[in-house]
Amino acid sequence: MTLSNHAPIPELYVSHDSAQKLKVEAAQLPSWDLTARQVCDLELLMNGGFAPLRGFQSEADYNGTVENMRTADGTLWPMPVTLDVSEKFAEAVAPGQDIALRDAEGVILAILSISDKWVPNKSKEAEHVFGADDLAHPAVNYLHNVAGPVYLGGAITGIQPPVHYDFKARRDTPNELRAFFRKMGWRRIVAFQTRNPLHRAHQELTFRAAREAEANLLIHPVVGMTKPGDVDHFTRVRCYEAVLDQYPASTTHLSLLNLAMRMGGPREALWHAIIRKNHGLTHFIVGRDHAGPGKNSQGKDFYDPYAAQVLVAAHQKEIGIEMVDFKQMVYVQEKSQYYPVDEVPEGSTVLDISGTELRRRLREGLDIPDWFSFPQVVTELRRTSPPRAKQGFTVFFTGLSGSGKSTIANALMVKLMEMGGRPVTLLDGDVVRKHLSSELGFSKEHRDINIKRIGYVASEITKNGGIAICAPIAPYTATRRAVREMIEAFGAFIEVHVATSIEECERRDRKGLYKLAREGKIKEFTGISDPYEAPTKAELVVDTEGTDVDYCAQQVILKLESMGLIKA
Ligand code: PPS
Repeated sequence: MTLSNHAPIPELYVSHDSAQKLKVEAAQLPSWDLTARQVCDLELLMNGGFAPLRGFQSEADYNGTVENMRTADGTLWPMPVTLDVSEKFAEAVAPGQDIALRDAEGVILAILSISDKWVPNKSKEAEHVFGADDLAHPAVNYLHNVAGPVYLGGAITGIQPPVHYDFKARRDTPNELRAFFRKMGWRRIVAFQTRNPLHRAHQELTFRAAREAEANLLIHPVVGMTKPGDVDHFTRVRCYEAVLDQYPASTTHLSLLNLAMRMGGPREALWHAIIRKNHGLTHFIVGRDHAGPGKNSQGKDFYDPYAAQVLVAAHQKEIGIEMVDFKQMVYVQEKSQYYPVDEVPEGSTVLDISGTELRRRLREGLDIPDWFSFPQVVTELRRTSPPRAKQGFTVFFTGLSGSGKSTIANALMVKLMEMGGRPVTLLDGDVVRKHLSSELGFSKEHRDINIKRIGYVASEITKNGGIAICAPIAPYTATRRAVREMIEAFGAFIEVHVATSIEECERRDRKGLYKLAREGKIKEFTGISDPYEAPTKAELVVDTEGTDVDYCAQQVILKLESMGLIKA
C-alpha cells in the first residue's frame, strides 16, 4: 500500500476571474438557499473533502450508496450526499437547468447543473444507511422531519467557499493540509476524529495511536454539525487549544473539519476514513462506538460498539488508509494510568466517567477529578455550562384549547417571578397569535410555523439564561420535538401535558369555541375536526379535572426543583 498522500486533490472551484463572471450570471438563475447541513456538504464537495464526488449525487449514485455503499461506477461511498429541496422549489426546476446555491446570507457559493430530480424512499434510506427507520436516530429524524421531500442531483461548479469568521487559522482544506504535511516532511500521519472535548483518556489514546503507527498526529475535530446536545464547537475548540501544549508541537497539529455528521456508526466511520484519506492522512483512529447515535426507541444501542472497526478494517486497503483501532480507554487507579479496557492488569480498580455522568457533574456543579480531565478543560466547560440552577430553561405546556394551559402558565410565571433570579417570559398561545403570528390560520402548515416561531423565541430566551414559559396547543409530536431540539441546544426543555379530556374542555367551553366548532362555524378545530397527538414522553402530565390551578403550578415547580433548575 502506498501511504504517501502529497499530490493535490482536485477541487471543484473555477478560477478567480471566472468566479467573478459566473457570480454575475448566476444572479439570474433560480436559487436555492442552502440549509446549514447543505452548506457543510457543499464546502467538502468543493474543496475535495468528498472526492471523488463532483456534485450532489445523481439518483443512480444515491441508489447504489443506499443499497451497497457504492456509486453507480462501483466507487466506495457509504453516505448519501444529496440536495434535498421543498416540493415547491422542485416543481419550478428541471433536469438540464442550472441553479444558484446560496448561503444563509444570500451569497452565491456554487452553481448546480441539475441532472436528476426524484422523490426518495426515505424509509428505505433510513433502513439501509442507518440500520433502522427509527426517529430516535438523529439522522433518521432529520431525514423525515427536516429534510425536503425531493432530491436534486448534478455537478457543482464552485464559485467561493462558505465564509467562516471563527477560528480561521485553524481551518484547512484537504490541499492546505496536504501542503502543510509536505512542508513539515510528515509522511505518516494519524488522524483523530472527535466531536467531544479532549479529556485525559483521549490524550492517552492519541499518544498511543501515534506511537503504534510511528506517525505524526492530526487532531481533526468536527466543527460543522454533530449530535444534537453536544458541547458547541466554540467551547470545544477553546478546550482543544487549552491542551495543545500537552502535545509536542513538532509532531502534532490541530485542524478543524467543517463536516455535518450523521451519527451513522459503521458507515459513518468508513465515510470519515475516506474524508481523511482525501485530507492527506495515512492512518485513522477508530475507537469504541465511532459516530454512535446513542439509544434507539427501545432503549438499545443502534450499533455494536465495535462494528465500525470491523467495517473500516474490511475496506481500509481499498481506501488507502490504515485503521488504528482502540478499545475503550479506562483509568487504572493503582497504576495512575490509562489502559485499553482489554489490557487492564487483573485485579485492579478501573475508573471511568461517562459522557452522561460528566454532564451531570457539570450541571450540578460537582467535582470533576484531575485523573479524568485537565483543569483548563474543566474551567472552559464550566464557563459554558454553569450549574443548572443558573441556566435558562423552557417550560412548554401543550394541550387542547380550554385545557387550562394559560391559567397554569400564568400561575407558574408569578411563582417564578416571586422567587426571582432569572427573567421570565410567557409566550401564551393567544398572545403569540396576536403579536408574532397574526397572519397565520390553523392549517397544519400554519400551526407548525406558529410553534416553530415560539420555539425560536424560547430558544433565544433559554440561551441567554432566562425562563420561557410557552402555552400553545402544539398538536403535532414532530413539531414539538423540533422545538425540543432547538431549546435543548441551550438548556432544559420541560414538556408539560395539560391532559384535560376533550369532554371536559367542551363542557367548560370558556371561550364558546367548541360550540362554534360543533356547528361547523370554526373549521380545523383541535380535538373536534383537527388532530391532537398527545405526548407520550412529556416530563410532566397534569390533570386539571378535580385539581386547582395552584396545585398544578406547584407540581411544575416541584418538577423544576427535582431537575435542579431551581433551588429551594
Ligand atoms: S397551535 O395549533 O398551537 O398553533 O394553536 P394555538 O396558537 O395555541 O391556538 C391559540 C388559540 O386559538 C384559538 N383557536 C383555535 N384553536 C384550535 N383550533 C382552531 N381551529 C382554533 N381557532 C381559534 C384557541 O382559543 C386557542 O387558544 P387556547 O388558549 O388553546 O384555548
